[in-house]
Amino acid sequence: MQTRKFALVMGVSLLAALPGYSWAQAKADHPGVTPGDLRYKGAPVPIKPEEAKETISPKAPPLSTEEFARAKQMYFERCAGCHGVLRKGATGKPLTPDITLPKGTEYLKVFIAYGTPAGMPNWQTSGEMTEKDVDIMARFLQHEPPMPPEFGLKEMKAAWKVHVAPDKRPTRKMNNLDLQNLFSVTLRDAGQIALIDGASKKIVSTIDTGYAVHISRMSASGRYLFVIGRDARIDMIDLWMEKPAVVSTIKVGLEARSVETSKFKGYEDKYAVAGTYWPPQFVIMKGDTLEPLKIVSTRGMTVGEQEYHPEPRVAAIVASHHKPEFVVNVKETGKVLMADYSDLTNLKVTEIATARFLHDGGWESSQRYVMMAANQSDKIVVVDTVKTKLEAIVNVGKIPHPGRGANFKHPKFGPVWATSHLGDETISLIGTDPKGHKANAWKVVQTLKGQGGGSLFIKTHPKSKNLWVDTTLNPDAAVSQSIAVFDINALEKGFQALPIAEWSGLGEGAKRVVQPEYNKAGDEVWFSVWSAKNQQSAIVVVDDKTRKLKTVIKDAKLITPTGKFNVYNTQKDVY
Ligand code: DHE
Repeated sequence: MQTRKFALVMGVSLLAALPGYSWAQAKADHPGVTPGDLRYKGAPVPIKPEEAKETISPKAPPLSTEEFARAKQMYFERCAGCHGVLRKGATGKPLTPDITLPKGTEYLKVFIAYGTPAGMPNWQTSGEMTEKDVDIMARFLQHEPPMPPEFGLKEMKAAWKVHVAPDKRPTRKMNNLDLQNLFSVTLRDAGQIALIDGASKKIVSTIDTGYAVHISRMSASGRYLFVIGRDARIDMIDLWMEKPAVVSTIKVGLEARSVETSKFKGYEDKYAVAGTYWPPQFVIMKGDTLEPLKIVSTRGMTVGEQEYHPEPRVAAIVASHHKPEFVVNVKETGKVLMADYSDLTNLKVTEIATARFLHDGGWESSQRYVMMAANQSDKIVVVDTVKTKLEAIVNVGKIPHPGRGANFKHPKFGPVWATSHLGDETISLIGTDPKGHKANAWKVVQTLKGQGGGSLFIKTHPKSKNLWVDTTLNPDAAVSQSIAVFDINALEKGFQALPIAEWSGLGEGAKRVVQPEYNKAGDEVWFSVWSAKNQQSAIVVVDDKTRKLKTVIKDAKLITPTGKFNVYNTQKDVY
């Protein structure tokens, strides 16, 4: 820590010594990025370096073949998450040769070695990169970005496997599991999910899935569970089988985060959809086999400046309850795409211009309006899924990160949807009832003060009077290891902090408390206590009414648990 701080100070003075470089510029390099945010966004990109084609740029300083290979690996592992695979910029600044070549090797080396005050890590002085690696990276950045391969129907079909054909699957539920209260738990670094029984809290089974598995979503019927890994592998699990198992698998690209299934009446379980970070596209698949049917590219112009973006990643996708449509968030261009799946041949995609850097979000309580966070723009965009149009754009705190958000009836302002923030300690409550509470609709009606920045998820349940807010990425361990809980009927009283990590009784470890998730009844809340792969982690279950510890789930198989998805709540979008 000490070294890092020192290095940052050193870095600042060195940066300031560079001709033409100022503090203001350093801040502009990573606008609004907190160190926690940077760590979160800067995770390795699962593209294999050898897959990305190199282009040697004659004007750039030379790199040997070995150096190119090394640079690509370092870039995908450490830099692409923030700067983009094609270096067109996302959380971090663009790093294309038109920008890097005029700066030159020595200038770039200083940035990489010492970081910037606004959040760029000090790769060399922190010991994470050697002086040689920094030199290689500085030269590499002046060449054209290596292009990872495209992934079309041919590649998807080659990677697609139906393990159990639909006609070989059971016609009724063959197990005694209480499916509605089953939880699918992401075991991030094990590349697995655990199915945990909501009543006994026992692991029913663990199932192998993609690399750094990310989220689980349920089919409309509640039978099929879809799990997506960062490596864009989707596993479709049939919960009706005697022992729930993967019945179909596909890889839909090189990097992904989102999967969803059709929920409109008449289309239940008919289609699945997945969005990819690379290539920038989404694909609609058959809901019972994952056969890829229709791929839609998201490359195009940004909102506002209307500049071409070659790599607009697909973030959250939700399925409309009012029309046969998927709501697809396109991050870098700031567009919400409404893809009408009723006719895949004559596919209609309505493009709604909102705000840039759309990430996560969910429904307000009537499930007509969808609330999506444009995180680096500090906004929540509201889309009306009945009229298929933009309803409002609401300014909130710094870097909203709601997960799917939290809906409740505010004693004064009526129905509200809430988001917490990565970049500050606030919680924004937005009025969501244009009919009953018109004056409050799409306005921040109240701002609460939570424990601190670094929040990722917020949650409540229609049967609960509690609002739970995590602060997983807060740099203070006491804050990242506890949870804030507000009484919905007395919000002005502030929060109570519960020491979830301490309750877990775990020893050494980061013990970051992440993602509250309710059981079906809405009377208990589950929290992951997330430590490193080689350390013990746990799930802490809290009684919602008393706010007291109910159970700690510990098991050698529970490796890096993060997201938890209660089958019923996920199927019905209850949050
Ligand atoms: Fe997530 C949801 C992207 C890092 C846990 N994450 C999402 C969604 C996106 C996303 C686009 C919405 C999917 C949807 O609804 O269709 N997440 C990203 C990233 O790009 C990012 C910042 C960096 C990365 O390299 O992946 C990232 N996410 C993380 C984590 O580090 C977390 C905390 C731990 C983990 O498992 O990796 C994490 N993300 C989650 C969870 C959800 C999620 C638990 C689903 C929340 C929900 O309640 O629906």
